[in-house]
Amino acid sequence: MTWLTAFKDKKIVVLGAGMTGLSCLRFLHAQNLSIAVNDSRVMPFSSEAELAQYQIDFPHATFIFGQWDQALIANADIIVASPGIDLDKEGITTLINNNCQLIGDIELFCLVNNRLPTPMQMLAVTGSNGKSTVVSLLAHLAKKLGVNAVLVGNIGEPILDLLVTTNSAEQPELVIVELSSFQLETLTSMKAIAASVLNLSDDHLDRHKTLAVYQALKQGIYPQAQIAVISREDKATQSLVAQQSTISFGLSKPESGHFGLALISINEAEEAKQTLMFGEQALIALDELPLAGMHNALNYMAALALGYTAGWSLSAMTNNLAGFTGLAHRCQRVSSEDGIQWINDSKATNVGATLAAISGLAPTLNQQNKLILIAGGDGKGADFAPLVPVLNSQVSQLITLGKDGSEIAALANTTNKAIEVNTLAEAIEQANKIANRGDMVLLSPACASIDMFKNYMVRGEQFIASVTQLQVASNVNEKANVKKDTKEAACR
Ligand code: UMA
Ligand code: ADP
Repeated sequence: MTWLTAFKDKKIVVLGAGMTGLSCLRFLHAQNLSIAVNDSRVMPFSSEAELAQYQIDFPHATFIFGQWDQALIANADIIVASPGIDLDKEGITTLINNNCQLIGDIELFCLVNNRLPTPMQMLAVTGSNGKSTVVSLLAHLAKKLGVNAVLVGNIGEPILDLLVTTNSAEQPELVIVELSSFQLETLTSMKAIAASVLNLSDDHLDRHKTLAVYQALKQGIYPQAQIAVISREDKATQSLVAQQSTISFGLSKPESGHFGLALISINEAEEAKQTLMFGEQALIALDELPLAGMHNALNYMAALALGYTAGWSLSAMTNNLAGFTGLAHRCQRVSSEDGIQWINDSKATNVGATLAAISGLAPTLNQQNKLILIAGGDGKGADFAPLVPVLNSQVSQLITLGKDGSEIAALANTTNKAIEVNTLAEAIEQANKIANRGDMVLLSPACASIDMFKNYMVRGEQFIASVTQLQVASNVNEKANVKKDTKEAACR
């Protein structure tokens, strides 16, 4: 890779030894470049033995753990920073010299990819919620349509591994990349076919401080794409690039060339149904698709719009939408025999996601049934006030836990006081006492999980495990009662 020869005599520092840092290490090592990997944790690897193995496998790398190496950072020519590191808060920004190039792994990928004889094409997705759903749906459609695409980025697949594991003959046609606001902080060189900010609501404000800064970071994706795919009812998702070609999606009837919804009937005998539309063209009725709720209708449209920009056939995409059944921990029903609907939405790590879950699920309940919400965790500096209207109108009982649980509990109205608990198991126990057949218990925390769990997946798995345990316990009790009844009957 000739362009990287410019890196040859540079002092390259990789900050962070997690998924991103290690992918940088693998890539830069494959280019025969010497680097230093600095992580503030004493042992970011699982053991000393793992570190020793890395030292053998990557002899040109130096590992400095336990604190930020101020001199190393101050003297660096190139710094590749992992997205999870808050450079300001960690005091790193002020150490970096004026001539140093500060980049992230996605930027490094783009700098290299842009200079390949045939650069890999890219579709990029960001937003506060729905990113993983939309990129996974796109990847599903690509597979069904026979497009050689890969899914990378914030979803959990470091992008640089693409340059290590594939040679030019195996190179994918298309890279579908999920981008977080953290990754957008260090990205300026992407040249995507299209990019989308799906939506915007409070998130990561502990790092970005204001919604305006967070929004600007998200909108920074658009100058790096030919086409902007925007949500026309959410101004914050619009492109600020003058005269950029734009395709919009939204819940209203669309104009020609845009995606939207309309209430139409396919024939006179059928009642009118909410239908996905491309201009005047009816695509598919929402009730034929597995992902429920208006937020998922928007996700479907975003994926169709992005696929359309890549030249995919609309009818082929539409025919394959129903084959995608969604991702774990996003409004997923837990199997149960008690007639209660237990819903795991552990991935709702911000207020916007919880609002979407409640407004999507509440209308599916009968009027006499209750919606019991379990929420709380680390709110990351968000304002929970937007939850108030749905807490008052659609939630029958609120159960809170975690670092910011009390703040959410304080929003519940006085006639319907929140129950505050210390553990998720306790929350489920309380919910079980209140819930009857037909009711719904929704874990949709509006918060990150890190104050109590390793990640949102562990939180969701614990929810599933506790609910499953309840079913087992109630089966045992039922059996015990049957036995007791039979014994009593026999004694009479
Ligand atoms: N570290 C320090 N000091 C710090 C913070 C981190 O030394 O103050 C070190 C840690 O010890 C660890 C490394 O940095 O060794 C971790 O780096 P990282 O936090 O950037 O995490 P990675 O493992 O590199 O994973 C990152 C993304 N993580 C974050 O942005 C927090 C992953 O997104 C992403 O999947 C991965 O790169 C591949 O691209 C996760 C995430 O939570 C899923 N994203 C946030 C979200 O979706 O809300 C933005
Ligand atoms: P992300 O990758 O942006 O975190 P996910 O697809 O993983 O998004 O979904 C995260 C949470 O947001 C889940 O609780 C999900 O139900 C909810 N969600 C999904 N799509 C949307 C949307 N378009 N608007 C609001 N919330 C959404």
